[in-house]
Amino acid sequence: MRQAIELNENWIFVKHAENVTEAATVQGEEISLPHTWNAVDGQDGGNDYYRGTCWYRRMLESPQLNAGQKVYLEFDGAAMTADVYLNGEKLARHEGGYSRFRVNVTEKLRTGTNELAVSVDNADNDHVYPQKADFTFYGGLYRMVRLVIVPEVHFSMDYYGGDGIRVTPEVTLADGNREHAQAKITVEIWADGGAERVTVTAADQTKQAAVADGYAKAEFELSDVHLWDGVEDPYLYTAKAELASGDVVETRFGCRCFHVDPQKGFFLNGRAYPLRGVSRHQDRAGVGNALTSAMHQEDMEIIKEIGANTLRLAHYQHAQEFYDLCDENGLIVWAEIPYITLHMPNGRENTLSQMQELVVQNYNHPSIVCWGLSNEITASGGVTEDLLENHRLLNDLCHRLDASRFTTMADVFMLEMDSPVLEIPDVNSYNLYFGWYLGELEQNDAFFDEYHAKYPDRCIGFSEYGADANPQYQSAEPDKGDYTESYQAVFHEHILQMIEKRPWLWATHVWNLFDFAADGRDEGGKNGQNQKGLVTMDRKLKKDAFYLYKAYWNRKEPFVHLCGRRYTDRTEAETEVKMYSNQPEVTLFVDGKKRETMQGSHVFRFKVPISGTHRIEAQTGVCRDFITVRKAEEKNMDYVFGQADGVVNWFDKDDFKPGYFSIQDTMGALQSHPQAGALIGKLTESASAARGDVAQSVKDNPNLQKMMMGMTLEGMLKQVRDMVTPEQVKALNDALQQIKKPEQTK
Ligand code: GCB
Repeated sequence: MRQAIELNENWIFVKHAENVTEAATVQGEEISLPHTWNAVDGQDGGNDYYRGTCWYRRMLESPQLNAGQKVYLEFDGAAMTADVYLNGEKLARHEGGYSRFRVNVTEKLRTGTNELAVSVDNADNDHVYPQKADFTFYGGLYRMVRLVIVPEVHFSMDYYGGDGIRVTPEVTLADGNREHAQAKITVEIWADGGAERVTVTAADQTKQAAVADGYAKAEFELSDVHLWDGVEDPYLYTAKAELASGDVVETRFGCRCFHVDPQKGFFLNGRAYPLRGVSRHQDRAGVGNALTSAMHQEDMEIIKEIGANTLRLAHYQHAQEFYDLCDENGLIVWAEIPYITLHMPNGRENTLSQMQELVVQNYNHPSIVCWGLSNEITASGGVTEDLLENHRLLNDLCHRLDASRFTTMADVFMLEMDSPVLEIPDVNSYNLYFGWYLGELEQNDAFFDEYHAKYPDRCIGFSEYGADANPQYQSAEPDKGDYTESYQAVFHEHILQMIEKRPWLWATHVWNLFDFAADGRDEGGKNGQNQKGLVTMDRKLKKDAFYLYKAYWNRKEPFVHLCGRRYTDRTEAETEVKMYSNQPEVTLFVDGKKRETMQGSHVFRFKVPISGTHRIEAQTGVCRDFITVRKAEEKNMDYVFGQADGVVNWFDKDDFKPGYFSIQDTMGALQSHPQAGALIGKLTESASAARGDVAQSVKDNPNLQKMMMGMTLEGMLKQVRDMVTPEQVKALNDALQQIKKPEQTK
């Protein structure tokens, strides 16, 4: 029998100590786990959160041990590096803030009371990932710690934090039909201490196997297997292994098969199963990354409500508990390591060890289908030979450790499509932010169409897209960069349509389901946060775009949602009332009177004249929703971000004469016309001079150049709004309006 003793209480946290002796004596703060020291300062902006070495200490009573028993300390996560001391002696070091690790303390435990101390460090260095990324690097013992006592002969405890049991299901579908499937289940075990035999039970069948050199394998045939079939039927089996010593390990597994087709996308158990979902960062408001089970559970409930069938668990290994929830709820998961933004010449070993831990610790989860090698890794230093080699090694490692899953990576938009790095993983994905940071929404469509046309035999996915939204900000004329809830909704409406037309995108993941802490950010009215979430960081407020996805994805729970519930004061005489619903028909009531019934799908738009205060009500079947709107004389400035440097509205609609050029044309169209090209040539020259390094990287990068050509001049000007005056923009538009566009050739 093995025994696990939770060590989550009675810790003393010491923020500053020079060494273990000092850490053992100075007064600290009594805390219990999970704990991070950045719960507050990691979320308030300014990038000044405490990054350094802190200490955790606690008394540890030596357990009563039988002969030969071994004792391990097990840490579920210590961010980012940890040194473990017992009675003043350093026993181990672990580098990587998101994976489980163990320390064998058997020989070092004294009878009676022992002093356990752990120094945990989240300061920067040159070799442990992540070092540069758009999220807060919380420090702390932010997951659970326990003491595990195993018999002398036991399942391996020393191999990359794994459990010593690995289950590989191989599913065969009869005539491609998932109603009649068979599975071969291979259960492998690793044991230490001289094990000779193991009893393995899988799906209620039991077998004995001989253990040779600490390794054994048992195979089982399941005819008419109950498949793990995604969100519809995530059926789980159990496998259990037992040694004569009484040591037992148990794991759940699921039987499923999957593949990716460059033309048809993802297949689960023989049928097309388009992966449409969201990304999740683990942290939340007030607690940082120190999450309780209830918090994980709440996140999963929100994921179920939105109706996603896939999750990208970014940008690092998440809690075991959360992968378990994914298994239980049928989510298809992309799992990854924090090899992100900046490739470090000294970091290769760390990428490999973090990947090895990720795969070994998570191999048995049926939810996981792929291993993510890196994220936007070429963003800071481009593609170097060392980076390529690092990716080849990671890719080979994943295949060696796991022949059943594919590898992928999330590419930054400016990575050229023909870069050799794209040839390394089995499938690729791009993070694109056209329509938010840069460019126009339609450029997302064009980008993927070009990729797909150029590489019809390669699988491509959409690993990130999103727009920041502070729910306080509202607009009747939403625009890129305004941080309104209204623009975020419009952004996602476009992207959802573009995705629907491209079933070959093997997976798409919204960035992000939840707002998350990025302490370096100071923007959008909530410093320290990335607000691309569909739900706020405290999980309390679902933004309108959340319900848009729910309308597309949730087929179980009929609902109707009225957008703009925080947009009460409206200056327009006739306002747009927008509903999201997963039902084919909705009805609008104004002040208790039925106004209009509309048929359609997902998004329903109505025009409603307003004069005073109105109760607007939406109905479908028995579902109802209502909001209040009020006719206002003046714009409510609480709805506008940063007033001065927020949205740039230079024009009225009638400043644009059809048939003539204007700033609303794309750079490509303008540049291809001699006169218009000359007019904007001057402007781009002076902008390049002022933004030298940006201009240089645009020149050097064909993808960036192409991206610029697809942007409207107006979009470009907004990007450099600190450098142009409204008068200059108006003058430029007036000049362009004098130039007739060439006739379209039919
Ligand atoms: C990205 C990164 C992600 C950022 C996101 C953003 O491409 O992969 O970590 O948070 O962009 O919001 O800028």
